[in-house]
Amino acid sequence: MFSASLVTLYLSYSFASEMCGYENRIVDNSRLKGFSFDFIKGANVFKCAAECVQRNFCKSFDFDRKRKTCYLNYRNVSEVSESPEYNPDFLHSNVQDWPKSVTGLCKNHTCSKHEKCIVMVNKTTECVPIQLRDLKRNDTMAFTVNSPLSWPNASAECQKKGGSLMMPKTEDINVFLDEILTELGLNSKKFWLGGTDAAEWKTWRWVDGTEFIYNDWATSEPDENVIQRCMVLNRLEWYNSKCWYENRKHILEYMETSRI
Ligand SMILES: [Ca+2]
Repeated sequence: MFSASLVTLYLSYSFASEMCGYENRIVDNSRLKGFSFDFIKGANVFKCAAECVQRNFCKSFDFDRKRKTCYLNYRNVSEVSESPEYNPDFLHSNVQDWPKSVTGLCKNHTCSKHEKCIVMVNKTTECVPIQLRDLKRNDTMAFTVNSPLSWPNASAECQKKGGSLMMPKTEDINVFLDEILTELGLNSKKFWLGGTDAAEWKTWRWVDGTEFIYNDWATSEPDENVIQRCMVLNRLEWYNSKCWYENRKHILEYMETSRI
């Protein structure tokens, strides 16, 4: 992985000379906040563009010049109602404005929607699947899909890894979850999430003990079934469910800084 990034970095720099006039592809002092699905540290604007072009569901990116970090977005300005915010540290760019050649050796590749092209050490290219664990929300929140377990075991497993079952507490994060699962083709799957009314029947709490404020329960859910005490995401809607189904994957949420 380390060598592959070096190759990409080298290619990004070598293409810089061919990319003069890139200024018309960027909007200076601007950031489209709230739609990033990944970030890359130690980047430059060409690296950002290349990383975005390589991922089919990347629509735009923001580059933080001060911190040399780029944020890849799953939406562009024309697809959202929010306007980019003024931020003197950032520049914003739409992926459609960049030629595929910015990706260097990946320029002739046609990866499928859920894949990205990577350059191997021997300079061959490959399409690899993008997975939930490759995605990060803002600076720190990261996710991964783990192997099937019952809800209590899944919750304990997440704690052991320094995180928790995912808690989509706000509309913002819930929409993000729905959209990335859709982009990854996982929208018809079931995943345990970090909500339960095990402590007090019909009082739903997140695993950190906070009560639900926002919710996205499916119609007629949670039903008042006394044996359905655990929360599952099913086709992007929330259901209460029996906790001991073993054959269900779950989504771990953790802060990137606490990753182990
Ligand atoms: Ca139910």
